[in-house]
Amino acid sequence: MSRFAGKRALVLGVANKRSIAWAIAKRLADEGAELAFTFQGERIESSVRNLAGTVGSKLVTACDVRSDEDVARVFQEVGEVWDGGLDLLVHSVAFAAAEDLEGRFTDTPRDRFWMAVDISAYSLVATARAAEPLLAARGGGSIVTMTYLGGERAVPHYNVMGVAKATLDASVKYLAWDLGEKSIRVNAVSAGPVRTLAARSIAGFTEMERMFEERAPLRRHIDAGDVATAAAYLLSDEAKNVTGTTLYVDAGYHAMGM
Ligand code: NAD
Ligand code: 0WE
Repeated sequence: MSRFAGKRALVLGVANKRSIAWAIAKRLADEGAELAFTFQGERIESSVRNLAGTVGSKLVTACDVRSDEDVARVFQEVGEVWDGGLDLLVHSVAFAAAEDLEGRFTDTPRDRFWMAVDISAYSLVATARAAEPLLAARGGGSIVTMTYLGGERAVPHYNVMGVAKATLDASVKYLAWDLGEKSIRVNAVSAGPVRTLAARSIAGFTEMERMFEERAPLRRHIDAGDVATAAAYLLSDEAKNVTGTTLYVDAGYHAMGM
């Protein structure tokens, strides 16, 4: 298929080849899109540059989403390489302090609560705002972010990340309203557990995977490729009348009450 021939996509959140963002980027490239990437921190720069090179990326640039200057510069650079136009934005960024993903949510201090919300939720608002003129210049576009059930229900240890995802989920709906008049769509994919860099270090992840396998209607795991398939749908013109929604790629887990 070449659903993305002639489309230009900016991808935030690749860290390594296991990243959900990388699975999405590869799918977009396979179907004809031109790609630009951001990375956070020198530690992963070479990894992202190497991956980006394999899909002939136009632009690889640093972006810490906490920084308004970084966000402004990134979209300035995107505008320069793509003549002021962008079609697709993939937001696949989240972070909370490791110590806040164990123990009691109740103990989350103020500064780390806001850090998690800043990086994991406000970053969608900031990047959507910066992307808006570039997307509008192409007659509209599509934005996809990554969420998790822990923003809707209490998942033990997900803690402050759950609060950040609830903020992200609500932001998707308000952005969908604001940007809809410019034919810019905003949606989320809610993924089941995937063993990425962000997931591997979590205590009890293996136990959670086992429980997922028992309780999900399909009794099996999902992988990053499944998430990419759903994200590509939402990013494509096939979803031209789909906005403000969440597509669950979780083997049905969210439908269960036990
Ligand atoms: P990952 O570690 O590969 O990706 C997380 C990315 O966030 C990394 O690239 C990291 O560099 C980036 N990031 C963190 N802080 C940043 C900052 N200040 N500025 C810019 N970038 C920053 O892990 P992943 O599992 O691919 O996570 C991607 C998204 O998928 C996240 O939103 C995560 O919450 C979501 N998600 C993951 C799972 C899962 O089980 N892995 C399930 C559902 C949703
Ligand atoms: O969104 C996530 C994880 C995001 C994440 C992961 C880390 C690990 C390293 C955010 N910040 C950090 N900070 C670090 O220092 N997921 C959906 C995966 C995940 O994380 C969990 C889960 C699941 C699922 C944490 C506890 C319980 C379940």
